[in-house]
Amino acid sequence: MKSYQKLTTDSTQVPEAGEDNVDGRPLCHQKLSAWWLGGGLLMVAALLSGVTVWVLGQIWWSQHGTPPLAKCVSIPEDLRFDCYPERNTVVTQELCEARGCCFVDSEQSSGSTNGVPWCFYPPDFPSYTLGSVNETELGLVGFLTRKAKAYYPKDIEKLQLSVEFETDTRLHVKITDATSPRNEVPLEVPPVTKKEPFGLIVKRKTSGTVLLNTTMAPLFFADQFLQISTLLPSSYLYGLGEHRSNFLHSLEWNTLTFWARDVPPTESFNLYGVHPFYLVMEKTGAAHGVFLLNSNAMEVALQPAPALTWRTIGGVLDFYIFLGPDPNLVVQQYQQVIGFPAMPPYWGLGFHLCRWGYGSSNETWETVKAMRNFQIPQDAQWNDIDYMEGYRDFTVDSQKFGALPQMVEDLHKHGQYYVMILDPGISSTQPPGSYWPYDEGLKRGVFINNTQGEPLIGKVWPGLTAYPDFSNPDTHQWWLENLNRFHSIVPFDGIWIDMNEPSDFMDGSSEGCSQGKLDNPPYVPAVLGGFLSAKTICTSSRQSTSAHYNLHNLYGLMEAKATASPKAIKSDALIKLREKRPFIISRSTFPSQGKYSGHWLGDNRSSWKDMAWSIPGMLSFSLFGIPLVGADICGFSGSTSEELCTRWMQLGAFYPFSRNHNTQDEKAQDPPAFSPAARTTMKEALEIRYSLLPYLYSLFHRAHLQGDTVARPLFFEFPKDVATYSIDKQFLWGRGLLVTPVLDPGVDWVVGYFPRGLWYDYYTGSLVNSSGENLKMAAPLDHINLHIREGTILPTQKPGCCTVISRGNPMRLIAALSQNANAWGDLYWDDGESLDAFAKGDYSYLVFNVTQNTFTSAVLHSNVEATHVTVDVLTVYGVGEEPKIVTVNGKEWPFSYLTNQVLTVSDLQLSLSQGFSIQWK
Ligand SMILES: *[C@@H]1O[C@H](CO)[C@@H](O)[C@H](O)[C@H]1NC(C)=O
Ligand SMILES: *[C@@H]1O[C@H](CO)[C@@H](O)[C@H](O)[C@H]1NC(C)=O
Ligand SMILES: *[C@@H]1O[C@H](CO)[C@@H](O)[C@H](O)[C@H]1NC(C)=O
Ligand SMILES: *[C@@H]1O[C@H](CO)[C@@H](O)[C@H](O)[C@H]1NC(C)=O
Ligand SMILES: *[C@@H]1O[C@H](CO)[C@@H](O)[C@H](O)[C@H]1NC(C)=O
Ligand SMILES: *[C@@H]1O[C@H](CO)[C@@H](O)[C@H](O)[C@H]1NC(C)=O
Ligand SMILES: CC(=O)N[C@H]1CO[C@H](CO)[C@@H](O)[C@@H]1O
Repeated sequence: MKSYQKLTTDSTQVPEAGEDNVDGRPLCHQKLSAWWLGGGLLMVAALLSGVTVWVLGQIWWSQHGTPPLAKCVSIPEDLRFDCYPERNTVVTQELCEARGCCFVDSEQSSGSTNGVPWCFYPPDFPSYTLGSVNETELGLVGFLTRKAKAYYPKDIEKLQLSVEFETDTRLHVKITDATSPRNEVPLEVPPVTKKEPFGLIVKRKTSGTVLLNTTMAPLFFADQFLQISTLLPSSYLYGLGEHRSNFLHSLEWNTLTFWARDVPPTESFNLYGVHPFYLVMEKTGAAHGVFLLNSNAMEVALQPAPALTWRTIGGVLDFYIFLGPDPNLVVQQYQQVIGFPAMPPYWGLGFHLCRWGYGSSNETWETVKAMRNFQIPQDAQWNDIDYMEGYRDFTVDSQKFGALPQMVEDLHKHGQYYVMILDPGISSTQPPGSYWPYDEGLKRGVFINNTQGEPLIGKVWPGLTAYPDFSNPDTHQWWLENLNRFHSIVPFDGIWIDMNEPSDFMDGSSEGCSQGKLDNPPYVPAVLGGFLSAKTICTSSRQSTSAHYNLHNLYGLMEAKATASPKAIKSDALIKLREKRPFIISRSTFPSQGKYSGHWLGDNRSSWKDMAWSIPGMLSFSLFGIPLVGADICGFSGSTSEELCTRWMQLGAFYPFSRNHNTQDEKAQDPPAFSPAARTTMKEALEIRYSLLPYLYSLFHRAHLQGDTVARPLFFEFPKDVATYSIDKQFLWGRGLLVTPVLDPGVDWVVGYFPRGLWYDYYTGSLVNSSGENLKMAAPLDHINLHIREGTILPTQKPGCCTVISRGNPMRLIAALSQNANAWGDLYWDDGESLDAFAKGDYSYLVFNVTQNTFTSAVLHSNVEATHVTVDVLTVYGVGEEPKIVTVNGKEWPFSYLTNQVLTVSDLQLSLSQGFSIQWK
């Protein structure tokens, strides 16, 4: 009985389940136990592998009214939760107290959104009370009821809470309207079959770390304002995209807004995509993640407590909590919900070249020829909107781009590929009968309508446009037919979907927007422009499944799905693409996008700063399950310099998606445009990329299979090393290759962090034995620092002009020995383009290892693909003593040994499809 008292007076002293200080009426089965406590307080406790989870029934309840000042000032500044997040309002004491909140104009801060809020919740602000709880298959459901009104219109008075333990490592907490349905994101979440327990205060058993604690600020659930806050166990917070920031977010009163928006990437603005997912590194080196499945305009307010507030203006509060405890596992667990990324075609990992402002197909073609002439690797040539007639989708400018079909044919003859841009906006101004996409779209009713039920007209590159409604299956069919028709003229291989926030140069539509609650919600998150339809279509516009208000952030996802759908590609007209993996790059993205497309980081500037920002951008998308990501190499807008472009080509050779792209009216920045020295350096950087493609491809396979990251933050591999937590100027490929680019002008050195252990220079095998320290390294303009982590085996291949050649070249395996003289690596190999190659078993999978001075290659799965490839060279870094004899499959073999402890065995000509062993003594 004593524990009742303890809990009702201080809900923080949550007792351990099963301990005898917990008394009460058990509600559930063995794994889940709940107790009704005094004052209507419910506690549910559950034990699950390594985590204890608690739900406190009653969060906040009290009378509405002006709180006493003494109570207000006693709240520490870091724990003040903003009661007046509205911008463009001078928050007066009167306005604040009308909401029943505390008003304290703290001296250091300048207002409610830029620092400590002046107007914040008192500890007993009215909220919801939990009652009527029932067990369910996987957890429980309960009702939350509101005792007093809050200050946004249409509070939902009765909510349904469900808390379910879906797997050993995943909690699902959902709060929704108990009586009528609300908008929910149509994400296909895998069905759950296992039964486990749950909670609202989540505490790790081993460390006692509290992962979530939502008890210190009120829950809001009004029709267009939903808010919930939680304390965070540390300030090491990542994710929450798409934003331009350091990889590690600042929690200094930092508000991040989520609303898909066409704008050159700028700090603190909402950008192209929306990813309401975060990962936190706890102080013990464990990690957890939280995903809010909600597609409405929202914001996340971060404060130094450390704490986080979710604020969204629609939908439901649908949280998934991933318990890790390793950061790699958190990201895998997240992708188990949103879906694993598609396997890209092998050529998609080659080098891509593009620019806006190729004046003609011939000019585009000349660039390809120059690349070939200088033997610079290139797999794909792209075109921006220049190729179109009047910038209209599915047309070709017959004057300037008349030779486009021939150019594409020539690319194909050389084993190269063609990708072109498509924008969603469909020109609405062509005379009837002259533009099939619009005429047919109208006929089939595939466009988004305004509130009067007519197609909404905005403006994009071609002028006035209608917007396809990709939430309508008929639109997918119409889109596919357009692609088919175009493909019969220009046999493209991949598609770049741009402007799909969707962008509208007109703010709303040619007729403005309605003044209803969807265009003018009671609360507007901190979106750029200050209103929702800024540079996009009216949020009141109608799509087949809901208002654009709810679907806006899903536009890029739905377009990617319509464009990628393998079902679509099986249709007759896309003969050339039939049964091949789609290659799609999208500007706007949403969770589960990785299933359909990759992403580039948008229209950036040719500046050193922008180059540096590309690394946190890329790493964030690794967390979002979109591993195929990169920035415009050498920068999009503005003019690049030879030095910048050289450094950027070196870095960009290590973007998982590697494309050099330029704007119009700036000088050319493709490699042949530069001096012989710069050109050579760029070529060498790309040759290293092409050498490493077998490794990169294997990493993509792991991403596709189980959600591993490809470009990986250092702390994913060294979660106990706090020094790695803020690193975003270096990154890893997988677990084994460290990339340390130069990001500053005028230097020939670079400082990089080396986590404790052995690292080998990629080029020479020279050893770095680090105690966990920053090291200054030579970095002349023609060199990018690459280091192999101890214990890694990298499969590499002699580079070629393009992947069709490099894929057939002999391999060189590089083994970097650990302190214990072991190493491990693997290789996934298939034809590089078939759909479902893995599922159908049409692949080879090899595991390499070194133990006891023996390198072995074991073939765990084999098909005909790998027999074409031979292993020619084995290089072993870190062989402490010169061997006396080397044998290959038991036969003595010549070798070379260098004093920096590098053993090389050459001229092997071993078939990759047969296991082999190489021994040195
Ligand atoms: C939860 O938050 C409250 C309010 O800030 C705090 O007093 C309490 O210690 C926390 N509970 C736990 C279990 O950490
Ligand atoms: C729990 O079950 C009772 C009895 O069936 C029902 O009246 C009540 O509405 C249920 N509560 C919830 C939250 O589902
Ligand atoms: C492209 O080049 C070819 C051959 O040089 C020429 O015949 C053709 O007219 C050019 N096409 C255009 C559209 O400039
Ligand atoms: C939009 O209007 C057209 C008729 O103009 C109709 O066929 C279509 O179903 C409407 N779409 C939506 C989503 O309301
Ligand atoms: C690396 O340094 C550690 C600690 O100084 C030492 O024990 C180890 O032998 C060194 N390893 C090599 C390969 O030099
Ligand atoms: C290394 O390869 C040998 C021979 O195939 C195998 O017995 C051993 O289990 C492998 N070790 C590891 C760590 O994979
Ligand atoms: C085109 C452009 O100006 N892009 C932005 C790129 O990033 C920098 C730095 O964040 C911004 O200031 C630019 O506006």
